[in-house]
Amino acid sequence: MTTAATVDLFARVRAKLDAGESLSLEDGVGLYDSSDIHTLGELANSVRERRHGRRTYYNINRHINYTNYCVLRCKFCSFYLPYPRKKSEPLTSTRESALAVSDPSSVANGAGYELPVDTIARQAAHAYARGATEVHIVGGLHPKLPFSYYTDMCSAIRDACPHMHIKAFTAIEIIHFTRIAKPRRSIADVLTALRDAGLGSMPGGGAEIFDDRVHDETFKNKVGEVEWFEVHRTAHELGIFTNATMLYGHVETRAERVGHLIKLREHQSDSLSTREAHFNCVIPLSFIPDDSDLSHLPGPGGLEDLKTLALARLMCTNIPHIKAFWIMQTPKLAQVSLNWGVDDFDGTVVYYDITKREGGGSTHQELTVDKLKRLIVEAGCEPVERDTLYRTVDRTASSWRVEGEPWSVTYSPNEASCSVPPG
Ligand code: V47
Repeated sequence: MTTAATVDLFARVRAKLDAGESLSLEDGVGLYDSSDIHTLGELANSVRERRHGRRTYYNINRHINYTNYCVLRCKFCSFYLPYPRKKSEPLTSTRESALAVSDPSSVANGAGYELPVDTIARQAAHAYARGATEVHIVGGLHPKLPFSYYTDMCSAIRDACPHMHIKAFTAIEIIHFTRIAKPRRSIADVLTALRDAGLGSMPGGGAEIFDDRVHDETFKNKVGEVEWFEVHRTAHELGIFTNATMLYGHVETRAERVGHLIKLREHQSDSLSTREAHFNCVIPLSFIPDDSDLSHLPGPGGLEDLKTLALARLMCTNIPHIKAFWIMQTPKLAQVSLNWGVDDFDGTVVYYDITKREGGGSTHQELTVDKLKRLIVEAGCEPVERDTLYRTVDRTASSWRVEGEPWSVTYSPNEASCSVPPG
């Protein structure tokens, strides 16, 4: 039901958006609490269309999760395993490595794993040979792997796939690396060493919800917002572009979500005015309770997902893109969200280990390019293939190049997908 108060709220929000003013916490919570999902969508879509028209970005990428061992015990996470006290298996290219290349789901059937660097490079090369432009790499905080493992990983991928963009390591992993490096290193040192080894940009994970209460209730032992922002600030100062996530639908309130988005907006405002790089996109991640310590919670429904994606667009008008990660929102809802503020539909993915709902329990979670484009077109949008930094990718059946770059990459025209054939 639309009340007079709701009409006032929407008029006020519309006027602010038209005047280029930022929405307040009160505006955001009011929009969330309104049942007028259609006007909310129309407003979010107007911000989206002002920036991007009907263009909808997608990318051909490949996720790699290098280990599920983690020193943390975040309650929302069903991915981590504690590192065993006695572990005799060496980290070498043995049977585990061979399996990991032919069928990555075989190393992620509930057992602990850590992928050798050459396995990761071969997985990246496999995707690159089939046309992927990006590898997205994150993992647990492994207690034993040395910092050289991470720099070696980047340089091995760069050697094997010279033009593949390496988007890797959340802010939480970067802080972990500063502590395990011998001697300890600063955030800037760690980021510079990774960039020298081939790192192109950073994903937005580990942000969760920037609020002390939520932090203490769900991820107490993990570094919080101060360190998360410090890593992203340092990356932006160094000219490294990053993304930003928000994990919603667990113990946080709507006001805490809006507060989180405002903190991202404020950071972006500083980065835009004083730093070399900034956030490229916001990715609201819909909490998947299955197998986590919060499995008694229901997780967000479709309307809450849609509202949250629209709110991200409306609150963070200074961040260029809003991404729907279909692994968490489902492909169908991600498609609907293209008219509720979202302009980025990520991506082919292929294997994903952190949540497995879309894979029905398997890590193999893939959308082919044809399917991605069909979903985008059916929503009345224009599909645009992008690279990680949102530059247009020109693709033929056997080669791709990034707008403005002198090089091109040839790939196998017979493979529509980047998945590894089983067996
Ligand atoms: O940091 C963990 C979240 C993140 C669950 O930057 C969960 O382009 C839902 O950050 N339910 C990793 N979410 C994913 C991520 C990401 C994904 C896609 C694109 C980009 C990007 C970044 O997933 C973690 C954590 O916040 N997460 N457990 C769960 N049960």
